[in-house]
Amino acid sequence: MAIPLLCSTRNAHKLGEIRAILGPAFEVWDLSTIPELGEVEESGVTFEENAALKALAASRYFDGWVLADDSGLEADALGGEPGVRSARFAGELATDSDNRHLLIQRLLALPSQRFAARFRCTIVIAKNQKIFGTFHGTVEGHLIPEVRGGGGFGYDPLFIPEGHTVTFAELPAELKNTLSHRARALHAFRNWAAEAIAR
Ligand code: ITT
Repeated sequence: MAIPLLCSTRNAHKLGEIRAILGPAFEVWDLSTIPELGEVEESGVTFEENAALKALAASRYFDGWVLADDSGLEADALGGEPGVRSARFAGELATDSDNRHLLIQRLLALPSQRFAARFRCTIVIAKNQKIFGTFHGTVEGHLIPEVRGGGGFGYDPLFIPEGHTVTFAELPAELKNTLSHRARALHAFRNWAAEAIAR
């Protein structure tokens, strides 16, 4: 029987990827089922702290397993920026397009031609307002200072994963979902869940 899991995110793209990666073993609910949960302030300074804040906040309203994903992009040439501020890089109300535009500007101002970068994802699992597990996933690659491809979301059109020649936004979604930071963190979660939840 599928395991009910509340996904504490307001990002529909993220939710879609989580559903696709976890498959039918999990019945993934979203925050539309919990209108009383307001915006969670992501005041942490690490992905782990922010994922924990989101997981614990939703766990107050849901009597079951809760999953929160905090993720972002780190560019070496920018000292790890945008990092935990990936969603708000160009400001509190920034769109994905605003964030990409600012990142392209920042990269074009640098002398280097190749920009090593990685996506990181941290998944925190909570139940009854306690944290039961934290799982990490990373994908290395490099950034290009132009938008390429129409798939994915966020910084995908700027990021070429290691071993590939096209961006995440040019790869089929199924392929991104086998090698992404999110896929890797969720794989670790699934291994843990097979022992800890599904017994
Ligand atoms: P929730 O907090 O509601 O889950 P969010 O979009 O604010 O949604 P984060 O705080 O984790 O999520 O910020 C992650 C940002 O990093 C996201 O807005 C994207 O810009 C970027 N990002 C994360 N994963 C990505 C991916 O797989 N592809 C492209 N960009 C990604």
